[in-house]
Amino acid sequence: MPTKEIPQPLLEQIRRCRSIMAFTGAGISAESGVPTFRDAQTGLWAQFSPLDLATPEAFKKHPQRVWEWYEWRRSLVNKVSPNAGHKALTKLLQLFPINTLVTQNVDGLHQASGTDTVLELHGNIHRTICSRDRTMHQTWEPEVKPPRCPDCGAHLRPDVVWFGESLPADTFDGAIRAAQNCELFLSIGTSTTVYPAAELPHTAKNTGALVIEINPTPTPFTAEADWAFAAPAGEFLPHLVERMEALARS
Ligand code: BV8
Repeated sequence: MPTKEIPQPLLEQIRRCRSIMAFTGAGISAESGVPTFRDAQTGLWAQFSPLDLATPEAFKKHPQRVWEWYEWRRSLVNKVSPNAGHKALTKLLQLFPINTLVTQNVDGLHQASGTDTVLELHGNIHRTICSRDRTMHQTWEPEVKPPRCPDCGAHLRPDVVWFGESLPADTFDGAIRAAQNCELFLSIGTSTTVYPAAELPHTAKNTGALVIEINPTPTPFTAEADWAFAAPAGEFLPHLVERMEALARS
């Protein structure tokens, strides 16, 4: 049953863990002002579903529309900063000898809050690649939408994983291994509806981790979690770090 208070015995159980894996979704960036993925239909994009824009088919059919949607999201993300949830998570991970951060987000805010190694399952909106050979490009003709690759003339595209595209194999393998081996797994700000990423909390649970969900609203995974805290990440994570540090001092 989702709760808000962290019982002392749970805190002591968390403290005994030597390895942690955090699995985050769009909800951890919500308090920075980044619309969650399924709310990304705000403003001028209200008439489109992200599920219909974040696909290779949409890019093939409407390259300019998809490119401009990403330009709009990139401009949004460039204006925001990591929130208290990102910062607390960076501190929390450092309390454990073995720690892994896996995100579905493409906004780069975990890196901006000081977490060095982030497994980005769905890519990163700040990277742009050639749609033919996936080479990275830093500059392009701003008024051509989408711009053309200077080497081969194919469209440039955001370096994100669209629906129907495979996740980066090494990154996802690393995430699966971490989920299989961690003692503590936090599922933070994700609706656990996008696969294969949404397998990870189940994998952690099935291989014996203590699994905690942090999300203001129930998800398909809530009933399986050992603990579910119905709280925003920006409130819960700083509180958890505070309680952990107090326990370490006691
Ligand atoms: C693939 C990048 C196969 C783009 C994204 C089973 C197995 C495998 C695949 C499938 C399967 N079933 C279905 C599929 C197909 C599909 C899929 O999962 N569809 C869904 C819709 C059913 N999966 C795929 O297509 C994947 N590829 O499987 O390829 C393949 C195999 C062989 C060969 C070729 C192909 C690729 C999926 C990746 C899609 N790309 N993003 C972009 O961002 O533009 S996914 C997108 O959804 C984002 O990355 C987002 O992060 C992610 C998940 O969503 P959430 O992060 O959870 O965000 P959401 O808005 O849903 O929820 C936010 C949550 O936060 C809410 O619960 C809310 O309550 C909470 N919240 C709000 N405020 C706060 C908060 N929580 C805490 N604090 C707060 N303050």
